[in-house]
Amino acid sequence: MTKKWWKEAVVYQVYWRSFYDSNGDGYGDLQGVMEKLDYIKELGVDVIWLNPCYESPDIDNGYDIKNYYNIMEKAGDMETWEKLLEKIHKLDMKLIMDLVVNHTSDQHPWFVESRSSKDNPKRDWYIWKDSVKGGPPNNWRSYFTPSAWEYDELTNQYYMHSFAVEQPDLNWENEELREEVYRMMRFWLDKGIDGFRLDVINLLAKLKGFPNVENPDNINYLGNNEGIHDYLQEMHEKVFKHYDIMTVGEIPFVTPEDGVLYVGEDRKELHTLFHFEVADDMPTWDLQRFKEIQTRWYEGLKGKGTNSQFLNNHDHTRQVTRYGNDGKYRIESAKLLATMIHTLPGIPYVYQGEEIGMTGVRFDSIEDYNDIAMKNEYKEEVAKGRDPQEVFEDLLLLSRDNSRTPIQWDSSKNAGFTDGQPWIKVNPNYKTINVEQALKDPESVFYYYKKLIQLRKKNPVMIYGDYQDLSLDEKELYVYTRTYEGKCWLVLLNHSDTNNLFTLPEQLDENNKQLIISNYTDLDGTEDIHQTEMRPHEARIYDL
Ligand code: ISL
Repeated sequence: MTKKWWKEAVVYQVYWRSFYDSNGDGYGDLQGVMEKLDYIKELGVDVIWLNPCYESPDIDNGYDIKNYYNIMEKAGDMETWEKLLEKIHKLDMKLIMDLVVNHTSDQHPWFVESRSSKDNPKRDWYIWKDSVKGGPPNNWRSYFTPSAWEYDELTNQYYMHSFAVEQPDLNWENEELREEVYRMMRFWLDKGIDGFRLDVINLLAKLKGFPNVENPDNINYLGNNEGIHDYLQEMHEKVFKHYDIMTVGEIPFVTPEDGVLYVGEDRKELHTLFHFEVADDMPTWDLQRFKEIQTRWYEGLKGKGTNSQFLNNHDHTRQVTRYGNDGKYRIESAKLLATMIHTLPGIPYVYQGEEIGMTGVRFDSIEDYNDIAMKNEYKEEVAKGRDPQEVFEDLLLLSRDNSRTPIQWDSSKNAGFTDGQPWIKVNPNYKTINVEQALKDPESVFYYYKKLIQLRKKNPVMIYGDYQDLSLDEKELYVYTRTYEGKCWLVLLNHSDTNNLFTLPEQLDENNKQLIISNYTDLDGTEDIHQTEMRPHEARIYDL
């Protein structure tokens, strides 16, 4: 496959409301991002993915847009946004904007008009249906509510929402709507952004005929429906192909067979995708399952399309807590997970704070949490008669707020995030886990990430190399090679709190090996690796 800048990029995700508050209102903001750009640049990343900052009532933290053409007040204003873009480009980085076009806010003027009457010209820009047998049009549920339908008394019909009631789905069957979305996309691209992260972009096409489904709780019927590729090929034809950009689709429920239809380079749809076979479908670490997923996706996309690699984001608990060890081996574990994500086939994403080994959080009560998904699920489960404390405990590990607590800049009040009252509590461990401490420690997680990213710049084997798992039957050791143009890198990972014996596969020759990087500092490459004890959460890369 051809070399492209976006294939070689490392992406840093900025959830701006938790990044840095420049004006003391308790929310991070774009000015705050700008003031910390040198920190992001120091890490060495190429692209910044900015979560939605468009005008929004903020029911779902910006994923409920009410004006695509303006900046949300708590984030700042368009002038600040333009200065931020300019500074990002001056620092030789790129900006991709998070864009939500499966749904809008119910306060978007389009929806206000659409709901006003059945014969309003924008009625068909959303999905309205009559009730069936006195209830919703079908038995579909949404991500955040028991029904995907909300009854609107004014016109005695239901509208569809794949997420919150306040997030009505757009009707992509309506050509006028599609053209309006493409116009908006060009507005942002013509400002000079370098692409989009496209929110649940595979949900645009709905199941034909809106039939009842057998198991409404398995919501995969919301995505990957007939017609989705027509929309994405039209989007590519009318917008994307005219710009040198990166588009990454958030694609829930997708398999590699489907995935290649979205990102195959001959498909002319998207450049890359996030699948959720790990983040959504693997609640806690299961190495053998993870390896199987990696091999299946590698084989599925090989020579056709580009995958993305991530273990956490603003929706998924911080990786060192969920998939690693955030206690005794937090540092080693954070470095091991980074080694893995940056050496597996695909574009690596760094979620803000993971580069200093920030952890998930456990607040005391549901009132301490903000996430609408968690609060709705709490309400739904308690309404079934379940014990509230038990429900609360069950929701803690996967609450999205685990990864939304403010970035821990230093050990001062509110971790240096804000002079005001933070919109969400700071993780109490900020006094020991913070940027200031990390930048002073040459062995910190931060500098380990920086080294990995520097290695990527100098070693195409990490980007374009073939992948082979040499440890498929190992429960705790993950050993694989990346090979490219005669170069062979061996990655050794011990996902365990205990030692595991590694035996070099016969087909590999370690006589000329060079140690590229390790998260234990006592190795120099002279160690014999024919058989070697891998220590708890130990990671090594050798050039063979
Ligand atoms: O949050 C999830 C599980 O914890 C994911 O399933 C997530 O809801 C799903 O991937 C869609 O996420 C995207 O769209 C949502 C928004 O709430 C998320 O923040 C966004 O990443 C609706 O726009």
